[in-house]
Amino acid sequence: MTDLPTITSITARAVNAPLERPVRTASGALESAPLLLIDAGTDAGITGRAYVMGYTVATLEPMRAFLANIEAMCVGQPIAPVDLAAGFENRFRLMGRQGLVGMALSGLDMALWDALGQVHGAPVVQLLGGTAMPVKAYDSYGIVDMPEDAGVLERSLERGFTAIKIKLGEDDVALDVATCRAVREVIGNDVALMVDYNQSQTVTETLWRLDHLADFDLYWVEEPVPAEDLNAHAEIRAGTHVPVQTGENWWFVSDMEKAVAAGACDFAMPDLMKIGGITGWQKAAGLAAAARIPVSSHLFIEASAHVLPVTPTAHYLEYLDVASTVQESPPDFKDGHVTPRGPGLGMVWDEAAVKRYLL
Ligand code: SMN
Ligand code: MG
Repeated sequence: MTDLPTITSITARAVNAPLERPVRTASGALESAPLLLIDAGTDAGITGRAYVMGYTVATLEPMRAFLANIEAMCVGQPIAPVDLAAGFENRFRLMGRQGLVGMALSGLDMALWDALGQVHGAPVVQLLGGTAMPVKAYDSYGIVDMPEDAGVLERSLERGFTAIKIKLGEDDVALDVATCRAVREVIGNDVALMVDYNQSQTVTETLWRLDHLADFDLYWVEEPVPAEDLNAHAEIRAGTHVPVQTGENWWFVSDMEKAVAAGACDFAMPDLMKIGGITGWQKAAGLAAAARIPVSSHLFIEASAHVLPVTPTAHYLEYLDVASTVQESPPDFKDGHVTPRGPGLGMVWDEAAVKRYLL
């Protein structure tokens, strides 16, 4: 038996939220933020809230409908996200939880942890045994146009970021070199510079491009080749001194295990909506600690700020804001750090904004 409140409803709303600036990548662009806002109602009168980012509006209705179809599996159950996640793992064993199912389940997990935090009047980081400490962040851009974007990079420095990520690979290596040179001229040599190829290269092309970028002291090269090609990631690691970063496309900790076993990366960056939410993240954090791999987050600023303080090999929080336009307040950011806010995950929908962007 448990004295935990029980779930009374699972609902979700699809919105197409604006972005401050599009996220252009070598593998396509994000012009807006297609979000599914998930609400978990409980008999304690509180509602757990979380969101997932669907990359395209085409994914939102299928995930909303899936959550509506599994609502009956949740109603009446105590707010015990770990138990529910284990139940769903068994329930969807035959089908597999990759893709939209995994994203919806991960978002539901985050909403349930939010609800649990609200029940206890505590931030999720505290439920996990940590404290709401400031978390070091890097400012994350898409492909930048230089010199036009010099001003926004300067703004990042003024806000206290000491690390900046840009995306490369849109055109030939000459553009990559010119962009990195121009960015270095703006940010100087003391700010960490990460680059993200968003799966657009081959092993040979990556190593060739990294040779041309040797003067820019790259802090990491992210997803240079297709995410699922672990051997290619490992080959790149063997051929460069630039640390290889990947993980945003790992489906649950089982995918991370395969990547670690293949020696695919120096750094890891699980995505909360693909790794299994807060519950899945804790498994990933434990695996990273055992493998001594630094762990950064991917998107989901709000929830990432709650899990990184209890991640033994915590590295960076990715600051790429896709959801504050539908919330009452943006993440608690100061001097290049994000502080987790509670209770729960600390998100409250701005209902007028949700109505404005509702699909
Ligand atoms: C990314 C983020 C959001 C949309 C597209 C691509 C990117 C990242 O891979 O790591 O920020
Ligand atoms: Mg990336």
